[in-house]
Amino acid sequence: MDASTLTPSVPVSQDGGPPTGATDGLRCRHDRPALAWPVPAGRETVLGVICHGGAQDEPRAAPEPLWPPHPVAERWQVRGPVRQGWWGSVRYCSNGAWVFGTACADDRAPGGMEAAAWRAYADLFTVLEREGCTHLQRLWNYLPDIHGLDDGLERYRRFNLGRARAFAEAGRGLGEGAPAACAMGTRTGALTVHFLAGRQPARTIENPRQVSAYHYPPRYGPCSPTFSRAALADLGGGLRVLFISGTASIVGHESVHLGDVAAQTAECLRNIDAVLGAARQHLVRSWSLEVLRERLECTVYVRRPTDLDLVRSVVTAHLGATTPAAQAAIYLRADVCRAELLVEIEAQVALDG
Ligand code: 3EB
Repeated sequence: MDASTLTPSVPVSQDGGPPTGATDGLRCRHDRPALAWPVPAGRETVLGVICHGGAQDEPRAAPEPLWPPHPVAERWQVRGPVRQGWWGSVRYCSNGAWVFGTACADDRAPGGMEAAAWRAYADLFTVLEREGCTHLQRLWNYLPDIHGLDDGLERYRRFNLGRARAFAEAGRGLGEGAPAACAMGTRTGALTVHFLAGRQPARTIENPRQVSAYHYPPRYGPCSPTFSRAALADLGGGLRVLFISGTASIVGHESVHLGDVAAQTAECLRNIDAVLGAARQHLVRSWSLEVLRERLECTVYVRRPTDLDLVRSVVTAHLGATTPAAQAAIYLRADVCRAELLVEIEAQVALDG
């Protein structure tokens, strides 16, 4: 992807103030034909892009595509003019109602990953305050060399320390209400954090089968991760989306099925079912679990490329081979943040009600 990706397709307003008429909806257009979103005419301005796989703007970090064997882009679109901005490590685009941005911070500079995580989050919180879009809806964290050590501590644990400090300094809670997120390890690039924020809080949802990550015991590191298992966001214009965070083979707080990638995959899917079950009570219409599963847009992160076929067969069998969800699932190579975990699945579901 080149620098033009975030360039809006209509002229940007020059005054710096929020454009009017911009509050009627955010939509996702992605290259997954089986589950393409209805994107009404007029909502064609690209606010931001996540390219799953493929060349990125240097020095961004991104997982690599395994299946389909080419990059898949996800474009967040709005109606009307947008403004681009830069603040420290963050490049972003805003229409006054929604902000999509990407923080990219040098994790090899003095202070390492911990300082980079603090920098990325401190900058993005500043952007959100300035834009008046203070409510994070979803985060995607990509960390190069996630299991490496910085000053004797695993870099993912350093990341958690820096992230938590930025949340605390911004007066943001570290527990209940934390945004939905994934945190994946990449082979190259610098710490990259994509974020989507708006004017209304998303409703956060936890998984009854798992200890909330912000309550993990200290054996997983000196500072618990800051994310919720899922968040339900109102995109406006009658559409909501359930963002399901990175879901791994964890029951309670323990990793289960060590060394067994097929069983780990099945456990991830049971956890996603449990999150869908917990989310159902917050939906306006009474969606059945079956319908919600058929509409899942899954991104499956696989640690070892040689596991792809096995992971895919388990996911496809669970979702049902002929379902839109099975056809829309994409598979990327990335490291899951606990070294013993071989697979992780994130998902979103669009809901007209
Ligand atoms: C887990 O359940 C797996 O640090 O933001 C998943 C999603 C995980 C997000 C994060 C970590 C994060 O603990 C790891």
